[in-house]
Amino acid sequence: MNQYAWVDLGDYGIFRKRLLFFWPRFSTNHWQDHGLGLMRTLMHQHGFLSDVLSVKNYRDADDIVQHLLPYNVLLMNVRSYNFHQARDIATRFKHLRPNGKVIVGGMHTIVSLEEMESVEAFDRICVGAGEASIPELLADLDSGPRVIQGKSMASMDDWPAIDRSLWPRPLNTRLPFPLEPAMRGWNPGPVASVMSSRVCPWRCSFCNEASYIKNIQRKSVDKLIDELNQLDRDHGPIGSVVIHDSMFFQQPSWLEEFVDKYPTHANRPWPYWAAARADTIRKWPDLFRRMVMSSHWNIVSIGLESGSDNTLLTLNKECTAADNVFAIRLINEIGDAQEKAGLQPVRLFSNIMWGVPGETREDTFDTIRMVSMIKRPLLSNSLYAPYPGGALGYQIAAEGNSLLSSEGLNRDPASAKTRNIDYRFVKAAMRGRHNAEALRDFGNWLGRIEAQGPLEPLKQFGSAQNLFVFNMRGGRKKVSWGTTREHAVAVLRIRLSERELEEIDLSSAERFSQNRLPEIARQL
Ligand code: B12
Ligand code: SF4
Repeated sequence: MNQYAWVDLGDYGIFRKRLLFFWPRFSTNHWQDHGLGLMRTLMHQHGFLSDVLSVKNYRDADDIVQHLLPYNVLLMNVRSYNFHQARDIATRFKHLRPNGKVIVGGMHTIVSLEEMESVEAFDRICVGAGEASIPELLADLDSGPRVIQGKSMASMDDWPAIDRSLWPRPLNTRLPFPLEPAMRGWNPGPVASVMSSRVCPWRCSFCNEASYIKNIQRKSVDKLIDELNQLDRDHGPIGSVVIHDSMFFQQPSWLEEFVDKYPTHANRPWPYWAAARADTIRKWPDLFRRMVMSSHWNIVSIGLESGSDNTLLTLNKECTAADNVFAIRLINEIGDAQEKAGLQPVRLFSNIMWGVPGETREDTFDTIRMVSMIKRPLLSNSLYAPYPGGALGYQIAAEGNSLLSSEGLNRDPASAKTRNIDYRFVKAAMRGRHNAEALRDFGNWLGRIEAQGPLEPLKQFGSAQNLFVFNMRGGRKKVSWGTTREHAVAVLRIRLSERELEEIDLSSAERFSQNRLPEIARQL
């Protein structure tokens, strides 16, 4: 046994053995954590040997904490959605073993450092990326400040390939460890999940990933393909691949190289799942078509979110409904051509968001209309959740309208998360109860959004929308986004009443860059 123990967070018990006659159903929650895998690989390379205990192999907190007691140091990757679990495990551990140490890092350290600091049981907190800091931190555990700024490497090519045997081994031997299980209806298993890029540069207001993750250079195409080939040799045969990048379809020169090499350099051009945006598809349609047709990209994931331009503005999606329709039609058309040629047609996996603040019934109907156009859908429907980290999430919480609490950021896609939403209507719409009513007006909707067109300037990503902060009468601040300050006010008008708008000094708009968002969030 080693003195360090990594605690893999997630859903209690889901890696445990099941009865033989019960065929297990796997979900994305069974997939492994690349952050933990990378950090453990680095620790082992630097001589800091560790064990790993996954909550997924234990019944509950009491169960896992009993097994953690022999260790001197616990390490955890804390994301916002598992903050409460990390706090619970750390507090119980320290209660029973006061001399033990708990070292934490992960996304939640950036989006809510105050909350992390409020947990007495966290002895050391590494803020942000930690791959270049972990050896230093462990070499000098007993001195130095409680909170340290983590450092990243310059490029993902500097990261070692994850030693996947260091991931937690599931008790359920039907899970294809160290590869991962296939999702029902997706590509065949076992799945190899990989990452080629770390951060999406866009600024959707429910995500704002680039505000709290440092962008580093993308992994080279050769290194990515080598990693897959090696996995196939060591642990395969691989059934299919999931490229976990938040935004895979960006940087055309990298994509061109990938589409040239993957079909011939990979041991087998495994079918894969990866993400794009409607506007990147609209900008590079030929490249997109080529990638789908010749690199086996057969599940394209796009966060279409909504068919309403107003909702897309509230979400700062920087895409219009017309962009979404463009992407849907192109994917339908490629799929039809593939089917005609006797090939398996490409499918569109899409996140659809319901119950977004400020949405009217008509906006919801627009989403139903848009979804009806997808010929081969794999839909992931969720109610909007005001998570910290995104500008809208911080803002909704500051306005007192979030129903999420740090006692457990509710991940159930179907439970209420925001005040002032007519969830009876929204849930009925999600279940298809309003389809007939919405689709009666399909033609008008299509004509209306096509007249609107793409969000310009499409040529230069990143300059369409700016982030603004306004002063409020009581001394607080409010954030919004738009092409100009007037536009940012118009975006606020979609979800706020005239009385609420009167609280804002509309002339005080100040532009700010996305990386200042966590700091500005404290003033909302
Ligand atoms: C792959 C992925 C998934 C996968 C797999 C997740 C898994 N099993 O771990 C799937 C698809 C299942 C998924 C689902 C979800 N995800 Co996700 N996911 C990602 C993604 C794209 C990559 C994560 C990753 O591996 N990154 C690479 C590693 C190396 O980074 P890392 O884990 O952060 O670790 C680094 C640092 O944080 C730090 N560090 C971490 N731990 C420690 C510990 C110590 C001691 C130290 C010193 C440092 C340190 O050092 C590491 C190296 O730099 C990220 C976005 C991103 N670009 O990171 C979103 C992300 C983590 N997901 C997110 C969310 C919200 C979700 C969902 C809740 C979405 C939903 N509504 O359902 C679900 C919840 C899943 C669950 N299991 O409960 C958010 C988290 C936001 C937050 N504030 O924490 C992110 C950031 C995306 C976003 N922009 O909103 N996700
Ligand atoms: S929602 Fe998707 S496109 Fe928007 S910032 Fe996040 S990862 Fe990027």
